[in-house]
Amino acid sequence: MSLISTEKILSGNKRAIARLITYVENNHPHAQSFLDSLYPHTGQAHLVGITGSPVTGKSSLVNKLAKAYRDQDKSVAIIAVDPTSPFSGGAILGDRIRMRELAGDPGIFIRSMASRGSLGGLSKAVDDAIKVLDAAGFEVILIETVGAGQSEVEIVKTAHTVIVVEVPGLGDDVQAIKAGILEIADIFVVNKADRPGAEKTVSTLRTMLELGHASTHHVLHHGQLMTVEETPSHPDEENKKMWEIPVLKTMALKEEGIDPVVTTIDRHLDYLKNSGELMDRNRTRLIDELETALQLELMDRLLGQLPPNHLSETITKLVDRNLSPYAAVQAILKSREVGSRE
Ligand SMILES: Nc1nc2c(ncn2[C@@H]2O[C@H](COP(=O)(O)OP(=O)(O)OP(=O)(O)O)[C@@H](O)[C@H]2O)c(=O)[nH]1
Ligand SMILES: [Mg+2]
Repeated sequence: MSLISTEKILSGNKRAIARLITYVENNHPHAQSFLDSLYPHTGQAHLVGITGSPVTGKSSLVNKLAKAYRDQDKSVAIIAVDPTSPFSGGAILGDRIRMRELAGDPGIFIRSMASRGSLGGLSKAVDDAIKVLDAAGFEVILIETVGAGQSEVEIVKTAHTVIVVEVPGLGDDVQAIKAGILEIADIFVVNKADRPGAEKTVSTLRTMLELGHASTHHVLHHGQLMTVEETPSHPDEENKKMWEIPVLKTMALKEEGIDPVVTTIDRHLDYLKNSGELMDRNRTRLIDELETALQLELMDRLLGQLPPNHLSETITKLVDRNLSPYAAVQAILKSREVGSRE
């Protein structure tokens, strides 16, 4: 019997899940038909993104969160996205959560994913892996990305709940918080609270939030290809309680402050459901996915149809300033139109 089947995935078979995610990463020709048949079973999991600067303790926090969920008997999957290098075995691999997985706990699954090509490709692979895990019945999916660049932010920002991890030492320097990261936070966690200055960082963040710097946090990116329809106003819009972004302190290593984070994540999900925002976010997420998939597919097809040296010759022309990028695009599209009419 084949290693992967829709039934195996739906029943949570880890070997099948792992194999399908590998297919997804490698763009295996069979991946898509599995994803298609799993799709109706998705949309159940709570997607929680954890991002922040390098070495802030994201993986440590993810581990402790996963452990807390397991203590509550909730199943949890972890995707650690490392866009630069293949996951080399940091905090996650050495941790008890990994031990637990190895010990055969069916309620936990851990996977790292690295970029093998374009970031668009990684983004799609992560989206697809999330679907596989969602269909497999994991109740919570924790997605860790390094918030070092815009592209990593792109990957988590469509999660239902986004946690931004900071560390003490922020001081008064508001600029220390990377632009783009503040806007996506639903929950701030100041980790390494055992270090000096934790209170100061918490109060700086609170002040920034009060000043309304993060008031746009729920305005998600809308792509260029499509505009999102205005969502119909909620009947009790007036009474709709806004989400106040909490700032929590943790010491992931000492496993302190973890339960309040779990409670807050749950509370955020309740908020999303009650306010109607969950539907909005899911919709935005799907529009994003559609755009990404469409872009990748069109690029693939287009590039696949160009004569072998066309792209490299075009690039030479660009470098020599004999052709502008825009004119190159027009020329490529034009040659295709002519070709298709023949
Ligand atoms: N003092 C202190 N150190 C911590 C705490 N949590 C994590 N660390 C340490 O911080 C370092 C980085 O932890 P990770 O969990 O790997 O951080 P990360 O943000 O996932 O790192 P990258 O994925 O490489 O960006 C490790 O040496 C941890 O032991 C904490 O609460 N206090
Ligand atoms: Mg990490």
